[in-house]
Amino acid sequence: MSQDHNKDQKLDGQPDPSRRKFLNTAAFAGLAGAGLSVGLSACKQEQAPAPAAAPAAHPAAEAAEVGKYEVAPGQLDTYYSFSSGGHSGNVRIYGLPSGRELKAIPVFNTDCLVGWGITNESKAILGTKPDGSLKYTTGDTHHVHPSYKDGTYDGKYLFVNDKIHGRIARVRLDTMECDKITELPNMQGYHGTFPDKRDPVDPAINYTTRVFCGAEFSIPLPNNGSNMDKVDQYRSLFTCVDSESMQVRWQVLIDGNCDLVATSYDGKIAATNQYNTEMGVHYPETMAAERDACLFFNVARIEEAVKAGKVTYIGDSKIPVVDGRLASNADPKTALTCYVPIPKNPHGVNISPDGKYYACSGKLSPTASVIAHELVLKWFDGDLKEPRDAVVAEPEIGLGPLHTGFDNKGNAYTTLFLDSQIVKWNVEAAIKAYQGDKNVTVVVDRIDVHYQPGHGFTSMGETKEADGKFFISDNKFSKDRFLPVGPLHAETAQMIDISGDKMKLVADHSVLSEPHDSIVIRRDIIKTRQIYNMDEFPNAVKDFKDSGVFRDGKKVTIKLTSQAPAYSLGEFKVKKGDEVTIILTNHDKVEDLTHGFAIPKYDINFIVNPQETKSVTFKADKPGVYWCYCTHFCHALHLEMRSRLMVEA
Ligand code: K7E
Ligand code: CUA
Ligand code: CA
Repeated sequence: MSQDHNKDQKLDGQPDPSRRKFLNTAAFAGLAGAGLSVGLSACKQEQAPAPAAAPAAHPAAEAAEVGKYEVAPGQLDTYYSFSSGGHSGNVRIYGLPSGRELKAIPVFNTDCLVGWGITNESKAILGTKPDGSLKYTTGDTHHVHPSYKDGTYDGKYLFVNDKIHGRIARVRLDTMECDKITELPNMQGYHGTFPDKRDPVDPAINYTTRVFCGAEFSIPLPNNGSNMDKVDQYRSLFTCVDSESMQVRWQVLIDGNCDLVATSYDGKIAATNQYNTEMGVHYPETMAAERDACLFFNVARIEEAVKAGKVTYIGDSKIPVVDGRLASNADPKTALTCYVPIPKNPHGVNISPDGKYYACSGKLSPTASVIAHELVLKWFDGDLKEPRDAVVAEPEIGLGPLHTGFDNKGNAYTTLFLDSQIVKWNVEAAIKAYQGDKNVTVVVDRIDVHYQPGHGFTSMGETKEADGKFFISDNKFSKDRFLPVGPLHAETAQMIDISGDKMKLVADHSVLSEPHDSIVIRRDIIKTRQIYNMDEFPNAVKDFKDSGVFRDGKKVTIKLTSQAPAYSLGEFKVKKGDEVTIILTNHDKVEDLTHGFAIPKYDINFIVNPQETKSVTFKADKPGVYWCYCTHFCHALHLEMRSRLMVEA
């Protein structure tokens, strides 16, 4: 990757299209240097992008075209995009096609705008140490996936992983706030996650009740320092969480590792790609095998095994663990798991909207493998000889294929990290080519993206309502696409119109570092609330007259209300050494009328939305006067909205 922004610019300041070449070379050099070139040499395709979109030859014409996708002032977008925030630990929402930023939802991070990690209510969700401080303050969100009903989104929940500490969080889609976080036992590198779409047994349950979570890193089990050198015994677990209670239901001990997760539309199968079937601990070892796997879990059989008590427990965890290792699942008729060999270090597994195929890309192989869902089920019935026979196509599509999105016309769109392209290929054509038909065109289009795409996803593409309108390419490097802002660059979420035969790049949306995956949802599916209901908060200060200072020994509770532009108490007194809890209920009922509450030198700031209650607890250890003030602009007299905390020495 070029470190020098200006090097790749022509004198007129416009990017030189030939930089693409440089980029590819650099990417290869980097890989070769890392000893990675082996797997790539298998690519028979020429490296130059064949029919890639030409650089803007008619800027004026293109500009008019691009204007088509603008959303006029006062108009609303047609889609929500929910995006993971990577190691910022949050989830973001932006509108499409405009790319307008709408909200950052704090999840695993702390956030002083809303007071996430500061208020007692958010601390209870995040989890605390015995001293009341947060257990973790970091998080790494990669995958956001909403709950389903009838094969499409029901607008209820969004689930998101924390790769660093192995936690799953749930965001309510009516308030767009995180309401639960669960730490998963005995796992590290919780990467892929996906809710199920229906129950494998009960046809009445046509909605999400489980969320599956894959552990990418193998660890000693239990991981207590007693067995760190026995590398051959490191294992990873696949975990099932109940989507309502957010309690862990069961885990599966596996060989190899998990990475991304996908679920079938009939609820029968959960899948995860495996790049480290070698179970190597150093990265050259993870590339030793020519084939890794896509691993399929038979959900109904796993739950039968759990019910029958065919389980073990790891360390002091109370979660039942079933055995999904290769050797224990050799008989298809009783197997809980099926390991389908896939070329070299695959990354990503996605199911087509018709529910028929999984696409699993070989990151170090120029191929995408197509696995038929029906044939996986057939293997579990004992009617398919080898797991590998479930592969029905393996087209060569380009270098560094990662993630695949789908339209509603049988086409797949795969991100090519090394080629910096999106490749559009036809699934049925790929199947015919695999069967020996030489007359089909598998790869139908390519388009350059800028640069190095990770995830790519289509509008509604992970539902049976895939609409084939837009593809978003979340690129890992933006380099020269935006004004430079120092060494840390913005990322690009490039919007591509996929409604025609040719893909058209129609917008560069900048995004703050660093989204991995996103979901594009039609706006009619999302039904948000405008204000809270005061009764939802057991500690609400329901009447102004209930305001005051309430002492119980050294513990002092301050009950406050807010209504623009005033708090119910102009001042309140406590003593040095008191443990002070402030409870604030916002009595404003007007939509959008949020107040803030900051206390200087006590490091407190949070907001209360209309009819919401929040509380904070702190030690009054500094005598003096502290002006508590409203931080959220609410009224012409917003600056006057203050109260005095007086701490007596
Ligand atoms: Cu490819 Cu974590 Cu989904 Cu990043 S993962 S891109
Ligand atoms: Cu209340 Cu600003
Ligand atoms: Ca491997």
